[in-house]
Amino acid sequence: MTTTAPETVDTAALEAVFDAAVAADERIEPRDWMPDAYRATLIRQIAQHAHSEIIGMQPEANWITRAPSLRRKAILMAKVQDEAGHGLYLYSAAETLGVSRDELLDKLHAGRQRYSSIFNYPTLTWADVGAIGWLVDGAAITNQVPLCRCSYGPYARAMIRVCKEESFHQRQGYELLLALSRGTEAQHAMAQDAVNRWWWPSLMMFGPPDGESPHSAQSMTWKIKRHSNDELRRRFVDICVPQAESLGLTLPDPDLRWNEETGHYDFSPIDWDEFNEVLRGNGPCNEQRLARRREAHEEGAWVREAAAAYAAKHAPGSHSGGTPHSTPERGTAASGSTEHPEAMV
Ligand code: FAQ
Repeated sequence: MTTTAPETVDTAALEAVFDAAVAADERIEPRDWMPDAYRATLIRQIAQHAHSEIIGMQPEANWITRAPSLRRKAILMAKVQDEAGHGLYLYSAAETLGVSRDELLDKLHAGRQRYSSIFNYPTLTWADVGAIGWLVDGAAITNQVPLCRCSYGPYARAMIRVCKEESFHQRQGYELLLALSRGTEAQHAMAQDAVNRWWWPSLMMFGPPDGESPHSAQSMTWKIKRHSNDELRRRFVDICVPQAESLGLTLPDPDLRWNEETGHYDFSPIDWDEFNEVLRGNGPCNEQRLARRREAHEEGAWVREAAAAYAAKHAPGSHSGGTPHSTPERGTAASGSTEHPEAMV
């Protein structure tokens, strides 16, 4: 869509153009007119998604120093770095809606924006790295592939690369669990225990049931979301059951069985009280995750200051005379400068 908003055009006409573009499956781009509520919904969802990516680095990073081989360590480091990259694409997508990354991070650190419930659970053994890859990245892909067709262009385009990388992450988790499952009895038990602990929280990642999801109906009308929370959760269960069988592991649900009539697996009710407690900040690791995130942000202040100083020094019209390759010194940021958009999370 290419319509911009001259102030004289009335809102109803702009809204009609917007609705027609959404109905025709055209993409809405940053300079297009869009309803305030559409913008606010995207900022909420993309920010929550970005925050999840960077907080989601913590549970697995916990195992980098204890990976059982150089190969596993290299793979895990690459995966955790990819998650940081996803955070960067997503904060950039959010910035196209008129919010700054500083603002979003401030809200995360103040507990005023959410991140995914799943990252408030601990990684107790090495097998948890496999379970996260297989189940958490698997759930993330199931949710994110339809987001590649989201009506907002920058978000949809970011999702294409994110999904390619998540698909690699899911496979490495599956391969790790397979190695453990086929290993010694103790390794098999460790893999089974990790799957038992991560299964239900992974199903919660898709959000509350459709009847209790306040944003779904509007987000689906706007084609931000293409499927409901329950539809995607059911799709994920259908994918996981045969995969668990080939892994030689079981899923911790005695009521999981194929339903000929629906063409899907039936599964036990989800413990939504647990989900709501995690959302209220009372999960096993909420405090620890947020504290570590704030700490990492503070520790990174000198990097942002240096990047801002470097950018200021080389900005057009700057007379500082530095060369493009000169190294900025610590603590030389111009006073009151904000984070450079390219600074690390
Ligand atoms: N956790 O009305 P709905 C990853 C909140 S993947 C926390 O259904 P919506 C990759 C929701 O915000 C994980 N909060 O909302 C990775 C809303 O809050 P409000 C991130 C949740 O937006 C792998 C309220 O509940 N992926 O990080 C959750 O239509 C491994 C009502 O819910 C995304 O964010 C939850 N699970 O649907 C990284 C995907 N679910 O406004 C590292 C994009 C819901 O009342 C390692 N997001 N809430 O304050 C989405 O698709 C959607 O936002 C949903 C929720 C489906 C998550």
